[in-house]
Amino acid sequence: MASRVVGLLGFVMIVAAVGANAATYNVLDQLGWSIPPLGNIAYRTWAAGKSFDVNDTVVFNWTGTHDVAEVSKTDYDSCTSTNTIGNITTVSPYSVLLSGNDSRYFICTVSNHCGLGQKVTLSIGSASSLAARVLSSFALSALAFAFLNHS
Ligand SMILES: [Cu+2]
Repeated sequence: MASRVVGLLGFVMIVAAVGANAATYNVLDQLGWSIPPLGNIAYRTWAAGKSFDVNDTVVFNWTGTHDVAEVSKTDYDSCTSTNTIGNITTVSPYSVLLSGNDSRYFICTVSNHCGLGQKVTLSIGSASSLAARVLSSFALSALAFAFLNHS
């Protein structure tokens, strides 16, 4: 019974934490900014599981020869690196502050890395991301609940 109360408390705390602002996300988490083994699906899956909001920070970490360039959606789709928005960043880590509501598009301009899937779209604030957020907080609390009941 006590563990159930703790589990419920955990759920409430997680929901409260999810509502807090200004989060930091590391691109592809531990894998970092790299050529994904199975193509761009890795970045799409990663981004789909996140809920980016205004004032959040997204950090690109990498080793080896990569860079980060922000581009338009058209250039993103075609992996065109000759018309970047701002400078190409060659030093890791690189932090991007999500300052507005528009989607942001980032690619690696080295060799054919973008074509191999090293590019990521950061979509900011949407109903679906809110749903994903609630869903993931529910999954987290269920995990915490199961863990607490088990111990
Ligand atoms: Cu690269």
